[in-house]
Amino acid sequence: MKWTNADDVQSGRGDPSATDGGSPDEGGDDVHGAISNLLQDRELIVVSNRQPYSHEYEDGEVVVEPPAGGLTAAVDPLMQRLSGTWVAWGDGEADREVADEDGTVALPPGEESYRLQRVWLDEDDVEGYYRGYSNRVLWPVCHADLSKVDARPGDWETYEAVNQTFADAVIRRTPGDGIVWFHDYHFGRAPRLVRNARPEAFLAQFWHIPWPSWDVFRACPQAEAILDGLLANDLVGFHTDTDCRHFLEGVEVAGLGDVDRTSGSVLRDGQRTYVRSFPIGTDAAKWAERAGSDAADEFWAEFSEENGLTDRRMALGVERLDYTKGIERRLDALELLWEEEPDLQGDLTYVQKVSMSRQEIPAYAELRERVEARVAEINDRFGTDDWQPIHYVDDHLPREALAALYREADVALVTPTRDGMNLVAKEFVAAQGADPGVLVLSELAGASEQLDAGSVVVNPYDVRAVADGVRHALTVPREEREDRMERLRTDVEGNDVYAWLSAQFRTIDRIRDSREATDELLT
Ligand code: GDG
Repeated sequence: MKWTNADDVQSGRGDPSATDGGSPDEGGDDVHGAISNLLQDRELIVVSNRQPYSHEYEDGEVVVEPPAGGLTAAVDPLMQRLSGTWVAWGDGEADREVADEDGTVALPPGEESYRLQRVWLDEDDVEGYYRGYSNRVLWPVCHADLSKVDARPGDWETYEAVNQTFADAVIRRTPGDGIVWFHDYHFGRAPRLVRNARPEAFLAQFWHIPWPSWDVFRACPQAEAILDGLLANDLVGFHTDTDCRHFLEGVEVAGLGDVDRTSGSVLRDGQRTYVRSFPIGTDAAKWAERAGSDAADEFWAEFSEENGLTDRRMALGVERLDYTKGIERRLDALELLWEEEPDLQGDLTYVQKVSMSRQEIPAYAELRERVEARVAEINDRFGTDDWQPIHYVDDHLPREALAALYREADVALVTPTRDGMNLVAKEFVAAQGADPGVLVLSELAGASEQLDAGSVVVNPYDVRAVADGVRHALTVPREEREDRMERLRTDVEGNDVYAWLSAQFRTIDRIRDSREATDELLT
């Protein structure tokens, strides 16, 4: 059986900005209204690598793919209300056919309340900027995995050139007093390039991946140029306070600006950049709804039957197939557990759900080979005629199916060796019902800064600790599971994706107010 649906085909492309959090619904209405009041009539320009809608060919017809991920799904209704402009890479097969000469299309289809300005990239651009510098240099550096850094000659120049192409599109669309909101590590230079042309604009950036200590970040061959690019923003947002601290320390040690820790800001060449943490959330209400849907029940009935899970306990891992997600050590830990606890053989099944990601990059293709070989090896070692220890699912699932897996899991294993936040941990919490599972969470995921109290926290490098964490999670009595989950749920529901949006725009508003009124520093 193929668990795919047409709405969702794009989510597995390996772009962190394409994370799933839900689809637009009335849940964010109040927040979008409040943000619209804060911005008054200033134009909002959102810049992301990934576009909110793409156009594809299906049976010779052009079809539009709606927002697949959490970021795009949460920001799309905001853009509809604000009539802003979204600048993104037009990577859909039929994107050019529907765009005007300038690369613009009106969205959403049929309603046409905002503009998508598509940026066209050729194969060399994509290779150098996306598969090259972004994902072979910045991604491993920011995840502190320096052995994976592959700084190929020419990739930096392409990254800078593509950032210029995006900046040009932004400049064309930005009036002097516009607000530009950049997303992620694909745009380490664009803010500086926009700033040069639009000194009065308000520039903000959210960096979705971790920011490492200077001792790690300095391994980036263009560390100072990236810092300089980010310091052209008025506001830089990270998931955690640790990321903010690392960023400020890096600026200080590199001597790129005067750091003021009381206000959490940097002064460089007369311009101030505030640095703040905004931990991203998920659309918790929507995940709860999905977990209770008929589609979730139908999926689970079929999936559990097919995979012999009806009378067994289940541990679950859900992620893009990425070397930062800790999948290999987790498999080692599960092997150790089955070895040491023979009673768990035939009782505990592990479901590893992966989305293929960045397979053109050797480190990712090699990871896939290794993971698939390990799964086969462990299945060979412990499998019996009527039990398979690991089910490896590489189909892209509809969100209702994911919600069913979350709901049914006795243990969720979220053990990245480093993660900006990790939305899977939050989605798991949001999807739990009356008889909740237990979250085993890496202390090196951003999510552990909020979710440590209710989860079993482990060091993902420590195979024994991960095995012990699962062993312990399986013995937690129901009452304690409910207590733990209640604590987690309070955080996940209270700090959802709309709270994340709202916090950033309130901060933008406060920075503008403080400048206009008194020019005082915010603390
Ligand atoms: C980056 C940062 C940060 C997975 N399989 C399917 C599917 N997914 C969805 C999940 C989840 C998303 O993918 C993964 O999000 P994460 O946050 O866990 O991880 P990254 O992709 O690495 O995201 C991360 C994030 O940006 C946001 O700032 O949290 O730290 O690395 O939403 O649900 N969705 C569907 N089918 C699948 O098969 N529909």
